[in-house]
Amino acid sequence: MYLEKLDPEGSGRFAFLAYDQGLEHGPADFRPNPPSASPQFVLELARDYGYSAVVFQQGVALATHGVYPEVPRLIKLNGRANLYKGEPDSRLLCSVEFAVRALGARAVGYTLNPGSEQEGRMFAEFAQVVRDGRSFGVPVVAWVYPRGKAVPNDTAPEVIAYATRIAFELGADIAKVKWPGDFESFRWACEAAQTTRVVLSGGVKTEEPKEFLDVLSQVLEAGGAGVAVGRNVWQRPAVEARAISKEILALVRSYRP
Ligand code: FBP
Repeated sequence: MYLEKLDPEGSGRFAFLAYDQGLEHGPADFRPNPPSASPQFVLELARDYGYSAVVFQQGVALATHGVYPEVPRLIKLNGRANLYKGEPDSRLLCSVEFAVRALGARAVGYTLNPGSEQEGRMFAEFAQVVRDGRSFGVPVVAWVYPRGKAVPNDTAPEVIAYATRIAFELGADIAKVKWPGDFESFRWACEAAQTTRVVLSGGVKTEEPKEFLDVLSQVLEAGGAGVAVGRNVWQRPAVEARAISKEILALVRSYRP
């Protein structure tokens, strides 16, 4: 019922265009192709190719309020900069209520860092976000990135399967995780998630679009529900960003759960 907000046709597939890197990574991410990496262009891409939603922090959502209002917004509720190199701690910056009422959010997102010293606080905060999501009728997407001193390999298959299971245990509708390296491991992550849908986290831009699209095909074949991608799209020049968007959406739509 909640996922209908992102998927009115009930396809069970999702393609999110992530644009919260300005906070998480800083403006260096946007330098390769500034025109392709503007909020305006990202919204245009989402509108033209039918992404399920764009992912914005509160500030970008406010700055683009009313621009292509037909494009669904997934508002990222917590976040952190990467200047501090200690244990990850990503705090709530926007409430579900503000996201829905003032920003028109169709869904909300939250990053969990299992393994961090701040894990307990993030879990508790996220559990409240899930309850608020239910109260306000919006789906909740968990970015699950195990991280910190206790996690030497954040893409090990058992770590990624644990990540999706945590999302399920805490009540996420969708879990977004990194590629664990092979088809079987991603399948395990989908099984561990039970009723929580699992999407791939895009990652660093690949040299050739095909490398990224091949991974996405495996994700979908393994039972994944789609992708949340940013740099692999808007770090390419505009024409290429459009071409890869077309391919991503065609691929995601071609699979049926
Ligand atoms: P990309 O496709 O650019 O990797 O974006 C996905 C994403 O999860 C963003 O939503 C987020 O800002 C970023 O990756 C976090 O990346 P990191 O793994 O460096 O924390």
